[in-house]
Order: sequence, then C-alpha cells, then structure tokens
Amino acid sequence: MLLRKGSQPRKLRLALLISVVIALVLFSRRYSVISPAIPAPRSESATHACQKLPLGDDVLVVLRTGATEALEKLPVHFQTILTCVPDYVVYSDMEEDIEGHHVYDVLDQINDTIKDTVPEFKFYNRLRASGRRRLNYQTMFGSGPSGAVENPGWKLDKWKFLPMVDQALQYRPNAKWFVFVESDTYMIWHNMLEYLSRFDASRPHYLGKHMYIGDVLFAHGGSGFALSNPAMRNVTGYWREHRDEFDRYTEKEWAGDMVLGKALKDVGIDMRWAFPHLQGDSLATMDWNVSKLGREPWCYAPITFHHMNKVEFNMLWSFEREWHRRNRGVATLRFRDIFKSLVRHRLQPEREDWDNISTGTKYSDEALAKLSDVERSGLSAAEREAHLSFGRCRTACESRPPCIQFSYTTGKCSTSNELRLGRAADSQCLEYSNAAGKCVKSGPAEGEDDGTVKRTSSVRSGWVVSRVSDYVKSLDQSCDSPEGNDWVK
Ligand SMILES: *[C@@H]1O[C@H](CO)[C@@H](O)[C@H](O)[C@H]1NC(C)=O
Ligand SMILES: *[C@@H]1O[C@H](CO)[C@@H](O)[C@H](O)[C@H]1NC(C)=O
Ligand SMILES: *[C@@H]1O[C@H](CO)[C@@H](O)[C@H](O)[C@H]1NC(C)=O
Ligand SMILES: CC(=O)N[C@H]1CO[C@H](CO)[C@@H](O)[C@@H]1O
Repeated sequence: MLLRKGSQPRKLRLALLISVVIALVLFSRRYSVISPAIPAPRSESATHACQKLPLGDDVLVVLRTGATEALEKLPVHFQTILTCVPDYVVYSDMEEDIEGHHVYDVLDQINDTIKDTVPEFKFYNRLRASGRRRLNYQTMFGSGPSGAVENPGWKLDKWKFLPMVDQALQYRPNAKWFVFVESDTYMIWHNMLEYLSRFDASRPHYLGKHMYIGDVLFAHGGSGFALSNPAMRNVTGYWREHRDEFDRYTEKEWAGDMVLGKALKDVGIDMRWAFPHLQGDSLATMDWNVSKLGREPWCYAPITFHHMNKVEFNMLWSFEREWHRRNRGVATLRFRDIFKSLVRHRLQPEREDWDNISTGTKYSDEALAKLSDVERSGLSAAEREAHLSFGRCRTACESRPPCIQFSYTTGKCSTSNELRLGRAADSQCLEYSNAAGKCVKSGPAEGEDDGTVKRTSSVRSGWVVSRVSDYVKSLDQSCDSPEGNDWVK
C-alpha cells in the first residue's frame, strides 16, 4: 500500500467522504433505469460533485479493454474518473455487463473470413461460444518472458482500433471530440478538457504521445489520444473503403495504435505531439525530469498516466478531488503540483519494502566481477562496499553526484541519477507482465543478513534528501513564470 505510513485523520475523513460519495453515485446509478442497449449520456446526479467545463458534454470517452482484464481493471474507473465524465463507452472483445455498465464487443463486425482463419481469433471465437468461464488465466498470460506477447487477448487487441473509431463515431455522431484510453490509463479529465478547448474542433485533429514503428508516427494507445469529429469522419470513411487492405495490414503488424496512425497518415492527418501532457509511464515509474522533444514535464499540465494500478488510481483520484476543491477554477494542475503534494513527502531517507526502480549503476559481487581492473580501481572505497549493506549503498550514492536515489536488497545496491517514486514491494517482482498489468512472478522474501528473523521485506529504498531539494529548486526555476507554462505550444 502506498498510503501505509501516517494516515492522518484528515486523510481518513477525506477517504470516508469519498467513499460515501461513491456509494451514493453507485446507488443512484443502480436506480436510474437506463437500458444498456440504448446509449444515453450519464445522468446529472452522477456528475454533481465534479467540476464542470462547457466542453465536457461534447466529448465521448472511449475506454478500450479485453475480457481477460475487464473484471479486474474496470471497477476502479467506474469508481473514480468516470464519475466525472458525462459520456463514455466501453469497448472490449466480449459483450457483457460489469457492475451495471454495458461493455460492447467491438470486434463483432470484423470480416468472417478473418475470424475463421487468423489464429488470434480462436480465442475470440471461444469467448463468443462460452464466455469467460473457460479461460485459463495461467495459460493465457503464460509465465515466460514472452508471456505477455503470447497472451491471445493482447494479440487480438490490435484488431480493435479501427472498428473502435468507427463504432464510437456511430455511437455519438455529433460529439466534437473522441478521447481514447485503456484500462490502465489514468486521465485527468479536467486537464483533458482544458487542453482540447485550445483547438478548433471543426478542424481535423489527432493529439497523442508520439511513438514510431518504422516510419509511421502514431499516438501511443496506452498514453491516451484524442481525435476531433472531422478527423474521425475522414479516417472512418477511408477505412470503410479500404477494409480488406487494412485487415491484411493489421494481420502482419503487431500494434493497433500504429495501424490507426497509418490510416490517419494516409488521409493526411498528422499527429500533434502532446508530450509531456500525455505520459506513457505511471506515477510510480515516471522519471520526473524525463526529457523528450526538448520538453520536461515539470512546468506543464499532466493529462494522462499509463500503467496505473488500483492503488495509484485511488491515490491520484483523492488528490485530484482535494486539489480541485482548493483551486476551483483558478489554477491548472501541473506535474510539479502532483510531485509536491503527492510524491515528495514519500521520498524519505529510508523506506522499507519499497522498490524505487533505481536503474542506474548497480553494485554486487556479480557486477564487480564483471569489471576490468582499470574500472575496478576507478571505484571509490564506498562504491566497492556498496553491496554490503543499506547504509553503504547510501554512502556510495552520496559519494557520486548526481546520484539521487538507491535501493538495496541483500547483496545488491542499485543507484540512480533519475528521480522516481517507485512502488511498494512486499516481495521483489521477478517478472512483470505489461499485458496483465501486474507482477506475474515474485521472488521469495529474503531473510536478514544475520539469518535470524525472516522478514518479508526484500527491497529497501532511500533518497538523498538534500539533492531532492536542489532538484526541486532547479526545476521550479526552469518554468517561465511562477504560474508555469502549463501547455506546450
Ligand atoms: C472478407 O475478406 C475476404 C478475404 O480478404 C474478402 O475476399 C471478402 O470480400 C471479405 N468479405 C467482406 C464481406 O468484406
Ligand atoms: C479526408 O480529407 C481529405 C483532405 O481534406 C479529403 O481530400 C478526403 O476526401 C477526405 N476523405 C474522406 C474519406 O472523407
Ligand atoms: C532536467 O533535464 C534537463 C534536460 O535533460 C537538464 O538540462 C536539467 O539539468 C535537468 N534538471 C535536473 C534538476 O535534473
Ligand atoms: C534493490 C533493488 O531491488 N533495486 C531494484 C530497483 O528497481 C530495479 C528496476 O525495477 C531493479 O532492477 C532493482 O533490483
């Protein structure tokens, strides 16, 4: 749990208040009789607690998921972000109702020849025949490093993108904007609306976090992306005229977001570079000074985070509610606000059971053995002993600016010049599946050095707190004005 330490009464009261609000929202939903088959905008009661922006009613949010993850990952969306989104639809590879929300099968219109002949549709056909009951999650996700890629749900996902765009347009032909997110994408709705309102929705627009495969530039799906109505119309019109071609193209490519990007490129709609507003990383794994396109996040407004787990969803959601209550309409929420309120106090000299994702220089017997004599003699005494204890690992980090954080597990010291929050680690994750969005194999908890008490802790992390202060000071000074830059040009 991220919030395990020092939960003050104020936080408890806030959590209690939020749960009451959520309970009321769920209760009112259950009793508002909306037939799932007839698309209808969310009722007013569900949005009463949310800050409204005029554009909000003209945006359809499309959440894309799959049968293997929907039960686990959708509920937190219904309980948090989606309570403030007036109009949304959920697309999957299987039709079902989850907690009273209808989930559509977005693949039902795919060409029958494809469904009968392309291997990944075996999984889909089985879902159609017998639903989730006969899914074997163990074999679905696999356990080897290739487990994620072999996940048939993941392979099927690339087929969803173009039909999803087409069906979303049919679902809300008059929406000005369509925003596409995934089940582990956290979206700051208010900032999304502020950002969209900076563009002329009567023009074709494709806004995303850049990614390349070959020479195709496209918006990365997990980071979320947006299309204006004219862009939707243009690309679906084109797709409908070239369906067989796109089926063949999709079959040989592996990423659906790329296939959609290719279609948009074909019709001459260029992606607009929305980094750092849209993030491919989570609150836990992002480097707070990551630099892309010559931009760093600090001064700007965040719109999405990807790979967000339930704990991070709830953490960011309660922060967002509180922040909007205090800053109603007067300020834009920026990365540095999140860092200062949510991240900074968690960066302590020492955190138990915490994996800080220090991916820089590593010290261990094994690593030392790999060094040449010259390299070894270049190490300081502190570095040569870094793997022997948590304290020595810290000393090694302190001895080598700009090292700002480190983590220690018996016999291994990892350091990093990049600042990341990291995640609670009750046991060390040996294998993380991106498709499953979770740790699929964790190692046995290691004992303490003296071999007496077997603690369940395997990873401990720490930060060089004085360097964190300098880091914050320096990044604050990089913003144009005390108000910050907020939006990229
Ligand atoms: C389905 O795909 C096959 C093979 O590409 C094609 O010959 C056929 O015309 C397609 N059917 C429809 C209804 O589009
Ligand atoms: C898409 O837009 C281009 C440029 O405006 C236009 O030439 C083309 O006909 C449009 N295609 C469709 C299918 O609407
Ligand atoms: C943040 O990144 C930029 C670009 O790489 C760099 O110039 C700057 O020194 C970094 N700031 C800190 C505090 O690390
Ligand atoms: C001490 C320790 O376990 N550090 C870990 C920090 O995170 C990286 C990346 O996840 C791991 O490789 C390290 O082992």
